[in-house]
Parts: sequence; C-alpha cells; structure tokens
Amino acid sequence: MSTDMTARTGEVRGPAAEAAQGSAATPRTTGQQMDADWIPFDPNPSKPRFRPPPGAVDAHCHVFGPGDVFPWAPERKYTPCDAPKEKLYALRDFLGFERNVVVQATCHGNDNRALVDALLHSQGRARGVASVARGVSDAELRAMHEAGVRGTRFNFVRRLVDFTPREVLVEIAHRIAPLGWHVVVYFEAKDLPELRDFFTALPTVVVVDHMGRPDAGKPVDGPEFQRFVTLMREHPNVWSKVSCPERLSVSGPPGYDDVVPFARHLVETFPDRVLWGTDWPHPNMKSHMPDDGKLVDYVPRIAPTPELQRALLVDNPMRLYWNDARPT
Ligand code: 0GY
Repeated sequence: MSTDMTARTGEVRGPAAEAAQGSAATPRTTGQQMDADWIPFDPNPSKPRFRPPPGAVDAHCHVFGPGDVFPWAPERKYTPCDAPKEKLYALRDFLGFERNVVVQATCHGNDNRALVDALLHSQGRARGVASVARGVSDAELRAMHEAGVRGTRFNFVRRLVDFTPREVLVEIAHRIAPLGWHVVVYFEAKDLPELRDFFTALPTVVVVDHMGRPDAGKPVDGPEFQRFVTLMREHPNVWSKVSCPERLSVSGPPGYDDVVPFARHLVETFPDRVLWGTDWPHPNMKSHMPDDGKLVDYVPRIAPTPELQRALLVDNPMRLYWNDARPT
C-alpha cells in the first residue's frame, strides 16, 4: 500500500499529504480496538478532476477520537478506527476545499469534546453540529457556540442510537433555537411518514442528512422520494444534504450512477437549500470504502452548472454556518 496521499496521480507529495498520513499509512485505533468488520477510510484517495469553487465547504464529515484522547461513548453502537482532525484537515486541503462542517458522530454520544477540539484547531475554518442531552447547561451551549457549533443532530436511525422521547428533543430544539442553531435530522425513508409532523413542528431550520436515505432502487418520481420532495416544497425551512451516494447506491462505485438523479433533482429544484459533504471517514460502510476524490468528482454530475456548484458548495453552507462571519 502506498504511504502517499498523492501517489495515485503521481503528483509531488505536499505538506498536507504528509500531515494527513502522519507516520502510518494505515488508519489505526488507539482507544478500544475497532470493530472486527470495520473498514477504515482510504488513506490514499485519488486527486479529484473537479475543482471545487473557491471557498468550498465540505458540509458533512466527522472526527473519531483519537480514542485514547477522546474516549468512545459507552452507549455507542460501533467502535471505529481513529480519524483525527489533522487527517480531516489535510484531506480538506488535498481535495480542494476551504472549510468543513464537522458533525458529531454517534460513537462519541453526547460528549462533544473531540468535535469542539477540532473546531478550536481549525483557524475558524470549521463549524460544527453537536449532539446535546436534555441536561445541557446554558454555559455549555454558549461555550460550544463560541467554539463554532451551529446545530444539533437528532438521529432516528435505529442501528446507531437508542430511542429518545420526542418531548426531550422538542425541549432541546427550543433551547438551541435562540442561539440561531438549526436541527440536523438523520432517518430512513420508510420512517418519514411517522416523523413528518415532528419535523415540521420544529422551531428552527431542519437539515436532512443524505436526502432522507431514499431507496435508490425505486424511481425518483415514485411516491417514496416524492414524499420527501413534497416535504421540502411545503416547508421552506427544510434543507437537504445531497451527500452519501456510496451509502445509498445499489449500482455501486465508482459512479454511484443510480443515486445521481435523486441528488440532481433536489439540487435543481431547491438550489438554495442543499448542502454537500464527503461524510469522511465514512462510518459503518460494509460494502466498500469510497475514494474521496471520486466522491468530489460526483459533484458536477448532481450540480451541472457553475452557479449550482457555487450555491451547493459555497453560498448555502456559508449562509447556514458562517452567517456571522465578516467577509474576508
Ligand atoms: C453518517 C452516517 C452514519 C453514521 C453516523 O454519527 C454516526 O455514527 O452518522 C451511518 O452509519 O449511516 O452520516 O456518517
């Protein structure tokens, strides 16, 4: 295996690639041993052909640990490899992005220390989405806001989290709304009918992860995906991440062709309410580990014009996550 992030394209190895690799090419875990079937992120992604526009934001990615510094949550459903901030920020540079939105991963539960540490070491180039518990204090919320947190995530995917009563989530939503934060929701498409009323009653912007996880084997104009499109059409506070073709695709890599029409439909229908992210380090991928460079090359297929690309990668995430930032 190559030890160089740029080796596939034969380019000169740069400082970012070295930082990304550290001293070991293969991702490892320093806390409790990662799950036996865990597939680590690709340490050697290809250089994308597509160049993101200046100021592009990777608006969905995570940090894991390192586990011996930021321990995994006891209630977690998986134990990953370490995926620390240094590797994330080196990947950002390598792929041609300027900023990240780091989303709290369920393996850290409501302990947001790894996330906050990543934000504090980003020179203002990362903002975050935390996971907060009912007992969170105003001081803790303010400290997270200072660090760059701008949202909280409610997860309804049963393989990832235990059930949290709706009234607890509503209470949390009303605590974070005055800070100008939004709610990120993650759920499976089949659960939308049951969750819809809860989502539409939330007092904030609601960002849906991965297009509400449509079944890519079903048609874009079929009832299941159109239910999600209708939700967005009827509720201008609902946004969608058009990310994670690698999770949704039945046809598979490298093109994830079957997911393209779903994402492109949302990008073209709601150009000012879509976000995109790599989902690095790609937790719980069982079929394969995506090449992050190829994922970036997917962007112009779902956002075919420079205007759509700029909205998706720059204007929308800047409006949602850096709306307090002064122009540079
Ligand atoms: C994702 C998807 C997954 C995991 C998590 O927080 C998480 O553990 O989000 C998944 O397993 O589908 O967005 O990273």
